[in-house]
Amino acid sequence: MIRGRICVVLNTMNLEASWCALQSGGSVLDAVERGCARCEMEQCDGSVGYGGSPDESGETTLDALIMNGDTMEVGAVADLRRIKNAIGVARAVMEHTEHTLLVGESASVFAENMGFIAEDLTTNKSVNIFSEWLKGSCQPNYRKNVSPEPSKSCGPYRPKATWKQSKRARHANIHAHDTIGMIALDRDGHAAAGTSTNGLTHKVPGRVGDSPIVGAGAYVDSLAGGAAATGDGDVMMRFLPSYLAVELMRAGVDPSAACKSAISRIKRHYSEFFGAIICANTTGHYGAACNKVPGLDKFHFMVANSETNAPVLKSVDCF
Ligand code: SD4
Repeated sequence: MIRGRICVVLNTMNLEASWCALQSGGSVLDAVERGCARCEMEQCDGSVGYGGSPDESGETTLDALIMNGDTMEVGAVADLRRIKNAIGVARAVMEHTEHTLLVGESASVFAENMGFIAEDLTTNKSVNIFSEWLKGSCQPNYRKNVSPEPSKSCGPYRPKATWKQSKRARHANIHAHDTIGMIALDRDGHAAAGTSTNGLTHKVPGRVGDSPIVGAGAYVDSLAGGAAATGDGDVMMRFLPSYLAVELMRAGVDPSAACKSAISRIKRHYSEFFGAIICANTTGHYGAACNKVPGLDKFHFMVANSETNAPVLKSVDCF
């Protein structure tokens, strides 16, 4: 196997931008940033970039992360408003601050100060999704143990006096989840990873998913490998699946088995969670795994490496 020089992507987006960046001598960070930025502009599957996943108030907000596997520096933004290029802002956090994660309104002000353009992220499509949801009594939503009954009515909601443990509702919809997550390795052993998403449709305003959380949405160490995850972030972030997979690869576990272990760990507690993960190690081997639930039997992802010399669609059977 040829060492390194590989780009692995969580969804089936066009990998050309990242592969070209690597081919033309760009850094692995450039490859990750360009790949994610392309997806943000093309609004990949509606779940990345502007105009997708309106929250309970109809607004689209973005989460993104970028990690340098050589230095372990991370830049991330969460609940970012009015700025389309979330991965660019994440990189600015990494390169122009000593911080790791900026959130909400303040992250947007930071972005504007760094020269990013503030614009409305709403589109006709997101307005329609939002108004249909309002017409349908705000169903589905992510509230529990509140009144009025959230499975029947819109808010405002108040906490219910009597609290009862409830099984997590299945919001999982394969079409509502498709974060862009990327791992890039070059032949000199540099590695980077990143994510970008607009989160979950009808999320509670202020909700932050797994994508901008280091070790959850993505993780990379040039001495071990990289991983990136997609799916029900509220559940997945509780297990730091990307961190777990990278640590397993560091211990010598091959990427497919490392990905599977990370999914199994979550399955033990949430057998019906919706999610998938991609893994690549320093030798350029890669793998993926996904939890088998109704509607998700197979998971598709893209790989470009020195053998394929172009982006190729791959898939794994979920288990
Ligand atoms: C999140 N993991 O915010 C993301 C969702 C996702 O495409 O994968 N969206 O929970």
